[in-house]
Amino acid sequence: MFVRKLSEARDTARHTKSRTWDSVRLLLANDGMGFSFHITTLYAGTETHMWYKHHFESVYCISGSAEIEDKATGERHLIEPGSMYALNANDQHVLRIKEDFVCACVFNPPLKGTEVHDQDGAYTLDAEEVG
Ligand code: 9YT
Repeated sequence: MFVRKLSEARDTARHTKSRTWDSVRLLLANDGMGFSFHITTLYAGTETHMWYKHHFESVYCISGSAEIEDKATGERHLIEPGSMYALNANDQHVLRIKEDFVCACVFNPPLKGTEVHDQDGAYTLDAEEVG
C-alpha cells in the first residue's frame, strides 16, 4: 500500500502542463496497477479535441462544468460535478469548458508519464504495448 498527496505531486515530474489543461498523474504505468489515475484541470473558455485511439478513459467531474460532444454522432452532454463519462469506443470528442473543470481520470492502458496530445488528440503507444 502507498499514499500520495495531490498537493505534493503538483509541480513535480508527475505534473504535465499543456495549453488548455494540466494533469497531475498520481498513478502511472510503473506503479503496476494496470491503469493510470490523474487529477486534471481544463481551463474555462477553452476547447480541446481528443481522440484516444489507443486508450479507454473514464472521467469523473469534481468541480466546474463542460460540454462534451461526440464527434461521430454530434451528441452533446453537459458534464457537471457528480457526472462521469466513459470513452469506451475510442470516441473522437471535444470538450468545451464553461468553468474551470477539475476531474479524476483513469486510463487503460496506463500512461507512462509526460504524454501530451498529438495532432489528432491521441497519446501514442510504445512498440511493446502495440504487440
Ligand atoms: C479530460 C481529459 O481527457 N483531459 C486531457 C488530459 C488527460 N486527462 C491527461 O492527460 O491526464
